[in-house]
Amino acid sequence: MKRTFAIGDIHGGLKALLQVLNALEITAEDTVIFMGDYVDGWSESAQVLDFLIAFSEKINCIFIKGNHDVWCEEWLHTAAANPTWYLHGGKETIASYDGFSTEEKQQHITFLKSMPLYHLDPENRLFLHAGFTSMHGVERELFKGNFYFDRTLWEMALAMDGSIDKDHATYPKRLQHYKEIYIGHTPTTNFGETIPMNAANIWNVDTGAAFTGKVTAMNIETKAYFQSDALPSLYPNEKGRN
Ligand SMILES: [Mn+2]
Repeated sequence: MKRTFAIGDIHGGLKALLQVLNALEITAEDTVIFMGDYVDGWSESAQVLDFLIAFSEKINCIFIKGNHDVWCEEWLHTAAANPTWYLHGGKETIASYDGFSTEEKQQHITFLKSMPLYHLDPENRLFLHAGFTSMHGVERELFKGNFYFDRTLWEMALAMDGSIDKDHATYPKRLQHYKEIYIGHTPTTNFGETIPMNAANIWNVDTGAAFTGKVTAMNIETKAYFQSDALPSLYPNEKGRN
């Protein structure tokens, strides 16, 4: 049986990622779509990237690029740390690269560079880190940074509150293009939830791993989900991005 999983933000929490992958009992038949933000937060950012590079040699993976991955790539490439990034996990990510060789860093740059900003599967399901704004769909997005920074897609879906049918004239055009949309980026813990959230046809699988939450993997056919322990319990001597 072929399964496809969407895995939400990881933010340097390698222990949490391993818990989730072990629970899934992944086989070579499965596909794993990672929603981005591999780095920044807990102490194992470089190690998460190392693990994912090795994992993708055995398992079908798609790695969407998140805003934190963009910042990390910039730093690896230029050695200049964006000040905003430094305060939002960059400092911990830089520390995680202690002892890494130039060649190892170059391999991470290549990996990060290869990441798409969105993925559309054959069943018209869209996967992206944050959102988009064009009513014509992702191909017509003017500012590519929206794919990893936008929060208005999710905000709009939450505000609809299930009140409009998909064929209604006022149903947002942005949502009509896709069967389902999977996102990360905006933690569900911001809304008091520790599990994935669904609004309109969007599934948000960022369950706050950077902060007090967990890493989540969702089976996109069945919507069954698997979660790690809460990250602060896995890294008791750290603060994450709090
Ligand atoms: Mn994130």
